[in-house]
Amino acid sequence: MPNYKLMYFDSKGRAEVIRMALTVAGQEFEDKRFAREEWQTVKPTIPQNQLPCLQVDGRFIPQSGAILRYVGRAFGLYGENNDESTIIDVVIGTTEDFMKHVIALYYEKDEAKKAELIKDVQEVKLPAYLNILEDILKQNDGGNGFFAGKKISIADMLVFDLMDQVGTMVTLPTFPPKLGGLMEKVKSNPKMKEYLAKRGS
Ligand SMILES: N[C@@H](CCC(=O)N[C@@H](CS)C(=O)NCC(=O)O)C(=O)O
Repeated sequence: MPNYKLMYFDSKGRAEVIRMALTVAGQEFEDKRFAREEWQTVKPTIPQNQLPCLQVDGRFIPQSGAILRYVGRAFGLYGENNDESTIIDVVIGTTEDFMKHVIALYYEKDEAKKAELIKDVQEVKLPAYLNILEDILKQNDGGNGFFAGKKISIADMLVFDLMDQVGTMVTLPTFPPKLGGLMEKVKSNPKMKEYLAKRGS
């Protein structure tokens, strides 16, 4: 069994969904969280000089999207056929589009501009993307409540984590029905439940 070491900072950020995927897969991993000072000394040794980075038996994998897909493929969390994997990719692409707005808001230093961005995300962007995700579920969940196939995938965890993290910046609305159901399904996955209880907020 390979040895997994996930390197990031002591925050959720781009690593949390990878932590979730490894946890739901039942795969043990070292959850290495660099303090900022330590990171500066390690940074030159990490591919692309940024985090997250996953080490598998010493081999480095950079880029959060590549890591998440790698873990998904390794542990059967990336769909069971080309169609299911494609739906998962559609969800990943959709969350990336939405994240551009959230990242802009996260890094905005001007308070007045930040307030405008928060209002726009909360009142316009978030409802629009929730509707897109709800439609993807309606078209693909086959009554199973997941984005693709009959079991949890990286797409389900990604959307769950996204809403969790976005909810610290803006007030989340009531989710449309399918999406609300998905959140409950992810939360009640036994390994996820245990992880969330241990992690806290
Ligand atoms: N596209 C990359 C972006 C990675 C990235 O921006 N990492 C930031 C933290 S979220 C980082 O390593 N910052 C510290 C630094 O650049 O020194 C990914 O998705 O992994």
